[in-house]
Amino acid sequence: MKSGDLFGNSQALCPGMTLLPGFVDTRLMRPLIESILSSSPLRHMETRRGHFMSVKTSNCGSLGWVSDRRGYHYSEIDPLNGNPWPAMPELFQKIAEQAAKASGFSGFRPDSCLINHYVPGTQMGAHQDKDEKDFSAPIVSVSMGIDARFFVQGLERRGASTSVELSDGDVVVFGGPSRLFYHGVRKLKPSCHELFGASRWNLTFRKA
Ligand code: MD6
Ligand code: FE
Repeated sequence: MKSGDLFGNSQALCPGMTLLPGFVDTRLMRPLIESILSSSPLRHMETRRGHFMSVKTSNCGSLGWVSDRRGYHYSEIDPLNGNPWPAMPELFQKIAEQAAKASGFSGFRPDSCLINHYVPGTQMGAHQDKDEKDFSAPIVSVSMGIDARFFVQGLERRGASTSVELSDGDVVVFGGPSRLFYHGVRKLKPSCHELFGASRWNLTFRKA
């Protein structure tokens, strides 16, 4: 974590949703992600309708979010290799806990980290994260690499959205009244990041 970020650099995006700009030094994250992906590689998850998501996905932690033709759920096992998901690195735990705390959610202990990989032209449609058991816990989201426009709607998919550009190192904490708001990511524009090239990573920490 970069020092100083716990002191007032945060922005409320809507009630319960906080942006912590530049909260994470992402240079430390890259080797950890590479190590996770060497055992549980990125893959395109299939949706219930038989489509494949444009974004590629993996997980670490004791539970991983998976999608297949039966729907969405959390699994202790990576269906690609039949093994447990790689352990969540301590640095990931620490970042998630401190970001939650800086946003008013003390004692956040994620047991799942969803890893999403975007390239220019990919996007994430409007969705709610509602496969977790306890909506009183927030979700902590870390962005790395090229910028993306993140949008938030309300409790309904249709209607006005507000949006914000997320850059390398930015963290969004999603909790309280906004925990079940629809949100997504607009199609990424061509761009290149000095560390991550033409790609964006998003880590979402959950109490599954
Ligand atoms: C992304 N983020 O930023 C997608 N979900 O690539 C999410 O879907 C998300 O940022 C729950 C909470 C925070 C998020
Ligand atoms: Fe989400």
